[in-house]
Formats: sequence, structure tokens, C-alpha cells
Amino acid sequence: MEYKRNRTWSALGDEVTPEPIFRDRRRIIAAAGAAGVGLIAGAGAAHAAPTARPVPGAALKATASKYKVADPVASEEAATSYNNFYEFGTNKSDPVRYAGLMKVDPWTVTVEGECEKPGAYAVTDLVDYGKLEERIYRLRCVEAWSMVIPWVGVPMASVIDKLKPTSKAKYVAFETHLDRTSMPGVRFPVLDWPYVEGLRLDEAMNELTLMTVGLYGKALPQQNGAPLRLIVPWKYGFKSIKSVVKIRFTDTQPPTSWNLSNAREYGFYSNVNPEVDHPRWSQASERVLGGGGLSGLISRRKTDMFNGYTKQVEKLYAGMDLAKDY
Ligand SMILES: Nc1nc2c(c(=O)[nH]1)N[C@H]1C(S)=C(S)[C@@H](COP(=O)(O)O)O[C@H]1N2
Ligand SMILES: [Mo]
Repeated sequence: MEYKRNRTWSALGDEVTPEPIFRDRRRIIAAAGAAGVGLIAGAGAAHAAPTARPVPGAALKATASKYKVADPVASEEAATSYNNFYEFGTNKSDPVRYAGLMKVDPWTVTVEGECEKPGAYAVTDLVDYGKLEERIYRLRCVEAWSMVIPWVGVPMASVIDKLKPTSKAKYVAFETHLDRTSMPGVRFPVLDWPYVEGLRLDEAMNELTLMTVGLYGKALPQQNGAPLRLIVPWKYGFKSIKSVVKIRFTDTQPPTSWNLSNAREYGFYSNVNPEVDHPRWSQASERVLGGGGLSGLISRRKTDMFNGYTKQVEKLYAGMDLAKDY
């Protein structure tokens, strides 16, 4: 079996030319039609406004970015049908089966805490849909598998800039929507609902942190965290919280769901680190999923430190013992 190490960043230079993401026109027209969005693809695209509302599956206009992993992209079918979204159940097939019940329009994100612009925001007020980027990131689950997925979003830093954190803000806390009628998984006390996550403010501001609204050129389907989720590509997948309804700036480290459920196994930082094993399994390598079929195996590879982003993030952890702050 062949795998290539660290092609994520080093192989990329400025040779990547930004281009619109209309890879598959038929697919995009079909998606726009299904969502009732009057998007004009092709020649008329200049007149087409980006979708104003986060309708799952609607075509999104995004610009290719320098952020890409050279490895094969997972099939869209795998990325949207093999999911972790425990609010809908703990089986990988539960989210695609049940998450369609979750209503995502209208959607309000409440911003609180140490910032100058607290309040209730629509997704389109937080995310500038005219500046969407496509970033191909590997999402590495703590369960030792990964998928390479073309995400669509804006830098989290651009969202935070709008909210103007005060000098007291040291952390950002996030919370997922909680609705007992549409989320069959929350009847079980697998986690302490609602699902909560957090980042240090400088981690949230890092160039890699993406406030994500789409994948494969379309608005996120519910199972992937519609209408708005985080992607933090150097951390284990569970830090990439889905269907965010609350953002809070704080001066103290916020609680996180996985750490609350099992502090020995899941720390606040949860950086991808092949040298720190999970207490019950090794993190030295991973199964790369998403080839053909549903979760079809593409390859097995050695796990890269920080999922391949050492250059971008090591400064965040200077002087820290990453075995202690895992
Ligand atoms: N609210 C919420 N967010 C979540 C989860 C979850 O159960 N609930 N699972 C996490 C885990 S463990 C992973 S690996 C990723 C999976 O994202 P994907 O299904 O879009 O690939 O979402 C993360 N975000
Ligand atoms: Mo995960």
C-alpha cells in the first residue's frame, strides 16, 4: 500500500490558480432546481446572486483556494452518508437517515459574552456569501479514519472580526442546536446535550479555521451540520462542531462535550497527534475512507502531526507539553 506523507501543504505553492468551482454543471443545476433556487450556471453566472438562504443542497458559488490536500477526494456519497452526528444516533448511517427532519431555515446564531457586537444573527449576517472559498481539508476522526472533503466557507477570523471580541476574550465557545422532536439521538444520554465545543481565541483566528456552510459546491446537508459548522483541520473531527446556534466569547476555557463525557480520553486541545495514543487505540495511522460505495477504503496512511499543518499551527502550542495538553 502506498501513501505519501505531508503532501498537504509543502507540495502547494502559489501555482494554484483560483477558479470558480462549477465542476459539474448538471449536478449544480439539479441541486439548484431541487432547492427551488433560480441559479444561472455558465454564461449567465455573472448575474446569478449567491444563494441568500442556507437551503441544504443548493449550489454555492465559491473560489478555489490554496488550501488543498493532494490526495484523492472522498466520494460525495461517502462524505454525506457516513457521518458522526450523535444528536441523530450513534450509527454512521443515522445522520443521513434522520437529520433531514432538522429545520434549518430560518436559523439564528446567538452571539454572547466578551464582544462588542453580541446579538442574534442570521447565517448570512455572519458569513459573507460573496467571499466563499473552497478548501480541501482532510477531516481526521479520533476513531482513526479520515476523509478528504472539499469544504466551502469563510475564515472563522472574518466572522470573529465582525463580532469584535474585547481584550478579555481568550476563548470562543460553540453550541449545537438542540431539538428533542427532530433529533432522535438526544433521548439517549450518550453526551451531555447540547453538544458544546470550544477553541482558544488564537486557534479560532488561525488562518486554517473555516466557518463552513457547504461541501462539494453545495450548501451543507443537515447530516454534515447545516447550515453552519466549524472545520478545524488540525484537530480531531469532534472539534468541528455542527449546526452551530451559539457563539460565546469568554475569558475562561469553556467546557466541551467529549471532555465532559470522558476527560481521560478527550482533552480540550485534541490536536491530531500520532505520538499520543488514545487510551484504547493507537493514533499512529488512519484508514482513509470515501472511495466508491459508502465508506469504501481508499488507503491506509500514517497520521501526520497536526494532520499535516505543523507549519501553520505549531506556534500556537510553543512551550506546551502536548502529551499533557492533549
Ligand atoms: N453537534 C455535533 N457535531 C459534531 C459531532 C456530533 O456528534 N454532534 N460529531 C463530530 C465528529 S466525531 C466528527 S468525526 C465530525 C464528522 O463530520 P462529518 O460527518 O461531516 O464528516 O463531526 C463532528 N461534529
Ligand atoms: Mo470523530
